[in-house]
Amino acid sequence: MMIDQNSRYVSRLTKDTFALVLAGGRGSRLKELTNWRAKPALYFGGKYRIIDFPLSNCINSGIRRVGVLTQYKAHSLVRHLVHGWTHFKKELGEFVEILPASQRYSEDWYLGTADAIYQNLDIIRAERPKYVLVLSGDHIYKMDYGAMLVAHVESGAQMTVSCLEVPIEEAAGAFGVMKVDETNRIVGFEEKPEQPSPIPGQPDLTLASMGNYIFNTDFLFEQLQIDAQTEGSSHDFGNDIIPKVVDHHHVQAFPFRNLETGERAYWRDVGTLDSFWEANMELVSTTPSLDMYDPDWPIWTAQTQLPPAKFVFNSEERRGMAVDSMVSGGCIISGAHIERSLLFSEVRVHSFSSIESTVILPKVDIGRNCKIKNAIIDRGCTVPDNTVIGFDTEQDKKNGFRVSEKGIVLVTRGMLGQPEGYA
Ligand code: ADQ
Ligand code: ADP
Repeated sequence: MMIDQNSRYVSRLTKDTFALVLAGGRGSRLKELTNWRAKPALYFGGKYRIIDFPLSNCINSGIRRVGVLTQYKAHSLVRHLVHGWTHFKKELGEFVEILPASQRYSEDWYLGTADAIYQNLDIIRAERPKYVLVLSGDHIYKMDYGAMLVAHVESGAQMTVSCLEVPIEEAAGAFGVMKVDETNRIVGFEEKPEQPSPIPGQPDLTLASMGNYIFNTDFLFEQLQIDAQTEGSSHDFGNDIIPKVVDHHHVQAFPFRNLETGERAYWRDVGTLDSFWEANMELVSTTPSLDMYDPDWPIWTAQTQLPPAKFVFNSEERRGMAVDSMVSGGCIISGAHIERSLLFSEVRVHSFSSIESTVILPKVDIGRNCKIKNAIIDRGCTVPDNTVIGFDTEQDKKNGFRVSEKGIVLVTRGMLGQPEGYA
């Protein structure tokens, strides 16, 4: 189908779109890191939270009507949105609105991703969008949703699912996977199968859903009404809606590729301690595949007014320095050595300490003579003088720290016997 005269411009399509970011999930494989915050609120990349990525993609794509659906442990997320996500101009009809589960349609909280949207039908209807973009708030990537909207409209589909070619063993049990025909129309969809079917001609790869969907608004409403009345449904897009609608309706796949090179684009699901640590570590490598310094696609966030990072040279054997590292505002590295690490704002590292391959969240204080490597230190921790982390797995466990499958050590305030309150 050709795009009609009124909708031939991408800006027309993005203006006609209401984005809803699903941000209510816990992310339980992140263990204690998501004990107090929803996964979309988790810190990433030195000064961001995960949710900043889909929200920045919306701004940069020209989609300026956005709702964020919150539920699980939303305090940290809500504060971040209220303090930082004020870039939109109300006068221009732009907004980011927080849509918590508030029992307006039923006695229940959001039962699943589809129910979360269903419980906000009146709010969506009032905006009269032609398209609804449902986004997962859980992933790190830079994507122009305008390109996906154009593909959606050109294909004439009722719904489009963004997808990536993923190694089969990575996708097994983790992602929704689909089969497509030669026009990328989805002809089969299974949610998290143990044995995903391969892409024809590429036996090691499967086509995985990124959990981002474009719907024609009428079609979305119709399907949500049907799902709401379906007994036994878990009210989830991946489990209940997509596998059914692909049989009777035109649902298209949109392979997410780098628009310039045509290669698979950067996308990370930082859902485990290991993948969270690895994705952050990638950023301190010499040429990371995620470019956060690109002025054409800025990542927006909430920023506190902070002084520059400071490095204190105390004496010849107490040089405050950091190499192959990212150090954020308000940090003071005093007579300590930092290598291949990522420090969020307001981190203090004191003399004679050395830190290697470690992610340190905001407001952490590392005492003197500490030796830390391959670790994640949660917000607000005070690490006492002489602490050793990441050199002896058994000792780390004895100290009450969590050691991941790949040997990354997580340290939180609770594990250090410090009060688990606001820091
Ligand atoms: P999952 O990874 O299992 O599968 P899911 O738990 O459904 O993702 O969460 C999707 C998004 O919705 C997340 O951003 C989460 O925070 C949010 N969310 C979950 N429950 C919610 C609720 N009750 N209220 C509000 N928000 C909620 C999905 C798809 C797969 C796809 C993967 C890609 O079902 O097909 O492959 O995402 O990661
Ligand atoms: P913020 O809310 O300032 O963005 P967090 O995301 O770290 O910071 O915290 C969310 C809330 O959860 C805080 O208000 C705090 O009370 C609590 N909290 C966060 N992390 C911890 C932790 N490790 N131990 C105890 N409480 C925490």
